[in-house]
Amino acid sequence: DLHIESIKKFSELHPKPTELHFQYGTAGFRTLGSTLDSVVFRVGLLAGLRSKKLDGRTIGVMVTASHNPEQDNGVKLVDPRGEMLEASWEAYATSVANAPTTDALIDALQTLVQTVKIDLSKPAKVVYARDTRPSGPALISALEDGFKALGVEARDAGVTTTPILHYLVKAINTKGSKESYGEDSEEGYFRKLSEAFKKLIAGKAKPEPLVIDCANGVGALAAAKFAEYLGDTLPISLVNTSISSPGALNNACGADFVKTMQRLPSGLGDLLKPGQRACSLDGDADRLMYYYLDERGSFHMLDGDKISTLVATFIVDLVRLAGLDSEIKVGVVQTAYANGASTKYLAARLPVKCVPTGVKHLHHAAEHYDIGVYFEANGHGTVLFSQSTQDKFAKHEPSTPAQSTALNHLVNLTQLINQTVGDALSDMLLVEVVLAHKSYTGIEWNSLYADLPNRLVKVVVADRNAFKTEDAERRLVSPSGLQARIDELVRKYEGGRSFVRPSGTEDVVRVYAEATNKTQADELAFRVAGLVY
Ligand code: NG1
Ligand code: ZN
Repeated sequence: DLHIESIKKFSELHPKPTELHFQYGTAGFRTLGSTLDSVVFRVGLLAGLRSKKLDGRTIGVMVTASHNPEQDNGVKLVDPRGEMLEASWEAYATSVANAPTTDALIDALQTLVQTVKIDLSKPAKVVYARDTRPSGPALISALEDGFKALGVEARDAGVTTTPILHYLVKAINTKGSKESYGEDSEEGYFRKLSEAFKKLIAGKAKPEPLVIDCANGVGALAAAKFAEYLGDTLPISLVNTSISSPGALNNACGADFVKTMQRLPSGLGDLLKPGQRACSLDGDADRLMYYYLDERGSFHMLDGDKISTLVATFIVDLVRLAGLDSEIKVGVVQTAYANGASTKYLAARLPVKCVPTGVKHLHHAAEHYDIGVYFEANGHGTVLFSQSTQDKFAKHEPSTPAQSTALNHLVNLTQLINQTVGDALSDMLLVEVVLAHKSYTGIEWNSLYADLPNRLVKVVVADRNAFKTEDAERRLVSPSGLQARIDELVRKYEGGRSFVRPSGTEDVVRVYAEATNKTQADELAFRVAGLVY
């Protein structure tokens, strides 16, 4: 049964704040950490039920608010293959989180059990972790109360990155099978990735040190541990590692700051020589931004689109060199936020698809390719190798030493890349591999194409739900008439492109604009914002 008495007892300790409404969005539940106690408790119950529904396979729970300010927190569920929670459960999660009382909570849970036909006699297993936020420990206690209330067998993965938690979920669920994803521990993750990295860069010139901005978050812990496994194969220097200074997390640093402000994070100014590459992680180490300063001290950003281009073209070349280009097709997935110049560069070389914002959309679209590369412009992304592609790698008999080398590189890439989710540390090693193979500095990488100047602005509106989109969020269908007025404006700007969509994570509408020069991009963004307001 549902352990109703036990759920009731624990639920009384975690009452829902009456005035608040919670929504399981693209990033799970995310809001002020101090308001999330009841939500996280209930997510503990949901995780247990999700595991029972999936025959006792292990579900992941991550407590993080990623790049958001330190006082925020959030919680999301990870499905057994290390993927985001199946979309149909987002609505169940929302209704369970919003049940106003303990009795209403019991009703919502019973409705869920009946609707999706959960066999309550099945075991429930969960692995969970948190980032470094001050509100984390208390929220973890609430989560553990949820586990106790339902009798979940729970494993605490401690303080770790979001992508490592995703890795653990997949490793636990594939343990002992022929699809084993690796040892189910943080050490197993570091070992797997560092071994693949060492094979991939064997014989390449040793790079100059890479400076990593850890956003004063959990990435600092993971990167420091990783450095021990990487040894001198990749000299790194960590900055913004103050995980316990109040207010430091994501403050004037980290991948989101760099992408949004298009400038150097604090703490790096004196460290970088001209041309030396550096990168920023976000607060839970799933996003990555590269950049460098040129001789004149100007800042150059290498964002998710630049990473996507670099990686996709490298993989296409390897597939061809391995003699597999007639059998294996590489494709790229982007969102409307991808810089128009990146789309143009990629589309001249391989299939490119545009999907709505949100990792789950990119991930699912990438699964349709033999090898699918996906990155959001903000630096979140990964590469997926389909099972049949991996089988082809295993069976293919290379006919020349060059083919054999390329094939080995491809196999090692499948080990280096965290295929469950975007992973800043894994992506960073991937970028380093490509740069080493191509003998590129950041400057050569950046010169593959020139970004179109662009501007992103937020507009606070009375009701963002009034904004409905189509064509992968590139066009508005409502409010009626607005799209036609945007089109009219865009036509006045050389190389102009602009779109408007409601944010899925903040109560705002976002306006994006591009044009051939910066002043025009800014002006277009603000004029479109003026139409929205
Ligand atoms: P919203 O708030 O829906 O724009 C933001 C990011 C997404 C994605 C999600 C999840 C932008 C413009 N949007 O979504 O790319 O990362 O957060 O964290 O960067
Ligand atoms: Zn993140």
